[in-house]
Amino acid sequence: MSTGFFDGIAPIRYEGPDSANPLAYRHYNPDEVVMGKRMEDHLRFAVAYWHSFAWEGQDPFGGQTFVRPWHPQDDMGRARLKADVAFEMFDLLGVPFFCWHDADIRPEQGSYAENLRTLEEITDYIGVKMEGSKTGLLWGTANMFSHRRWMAGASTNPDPDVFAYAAATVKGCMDATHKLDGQNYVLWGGREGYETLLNTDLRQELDHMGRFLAMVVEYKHKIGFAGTILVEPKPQEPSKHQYDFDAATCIGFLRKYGLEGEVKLNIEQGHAILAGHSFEHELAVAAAEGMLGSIDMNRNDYQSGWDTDQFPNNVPEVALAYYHVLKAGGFTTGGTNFDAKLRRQSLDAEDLIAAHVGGMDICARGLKAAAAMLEDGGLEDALAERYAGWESPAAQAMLESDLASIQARVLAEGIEPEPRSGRQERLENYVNRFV
Ligand code: XUL
Ligand code: CO
Repeated sequence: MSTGFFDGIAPIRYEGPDSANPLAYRHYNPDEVVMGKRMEDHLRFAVAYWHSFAWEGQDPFGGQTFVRPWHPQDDMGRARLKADVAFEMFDLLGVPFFCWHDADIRPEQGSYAENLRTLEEITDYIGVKMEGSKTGLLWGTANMFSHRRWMAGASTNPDPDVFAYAAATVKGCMDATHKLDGQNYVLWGGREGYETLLNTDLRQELDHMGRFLAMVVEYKHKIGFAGTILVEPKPQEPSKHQYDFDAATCIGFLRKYGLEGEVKLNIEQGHAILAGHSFEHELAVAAAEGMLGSIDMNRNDYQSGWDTDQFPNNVPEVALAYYHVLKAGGFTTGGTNFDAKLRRQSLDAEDLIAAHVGGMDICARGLKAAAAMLEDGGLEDALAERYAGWESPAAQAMLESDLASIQARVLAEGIEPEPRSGRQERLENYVNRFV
């Protein structure tokens, strides 16, 4: 029986680019084949439970704006109602995946034991709902940043009891993710960082974080979880400085603790912007190391300087992001999670649907543009031409040589490099043909 929350809204269908229906897909056509693969299988969309169903509209200056039938979110009856509504939305949208934190799906009861019990109960309930739906779990994760116990970090907390609590929490969340056949398990370290170096032993905290992540990997193998372990870079907010600052920092961290073959990255647009990078920069860095796992699709406001988690609406930006995803071979266990929330004035059930419909259409347009660029090959040809000099035997031999021999060759051959145009505007014009 329907909850009635989305009454009056019909399942969203693909109607093509000329449709004026505000609640139809104009570009997202799940069965359309792009570069030999169905669009749905390329994009692997997921709804983020926290933004759509757990967040109540608060911002740093004001409280709740949304009034939902599952509020207050403090008992199991309303947690079940929230799950019912969530699956109604997944079905309306036809999304293949969703994602959760433990704290999004179960009420906060206080003790560890009680929270574990309700997590097991609600994930059993969700498991039954999944059997009657096409929507699977892209990833689960633990919220180790909202409750006051996490204020000084989870695995990086100076208090070993908090480390223990974090280990127990992640074990419970990995078990639940495994039970629901999750494709990945994510760790985002919101409080894994510091407020001030005056009270922080940075070296010890990083060692604890490295050991903690190794335990996660060990446990994954122990229970036979076939999904991917992902870490999610972000430079700050809520901590002043987060250890998983950006993709390059995470890669160095994973190498230091010997986890580079076991853990990949979940890259988020808004986090890239906060780190002073572009989304495609972060994706390219991860892909270059073979560590591009999944993406959190959203859009940050370029003026506000904080994590606004808006739905994407910029096709050229999204096209360049998917260009790097496709170039890296596309998603395997990963996907496109809308780590995006409504603006707090968007009160209606329909706003939730419209936001996802728009975001999915933008991504579909971006994917199609990215695929067209790759198939045309213009950017790859330009790259090959720019680096062609390195194909010569002399250039390759130089990499095996040494400074003195290279100096002798420069003198003997009278090498004086001739600068060549980088052709940036021409390449930007090229991209604009596709977006
Ligand atoms: C916070 C953020 C998280 C992670 C999961 O900025 O992106 O929602 O994606 O904990
Ligand atoms: Co995220």
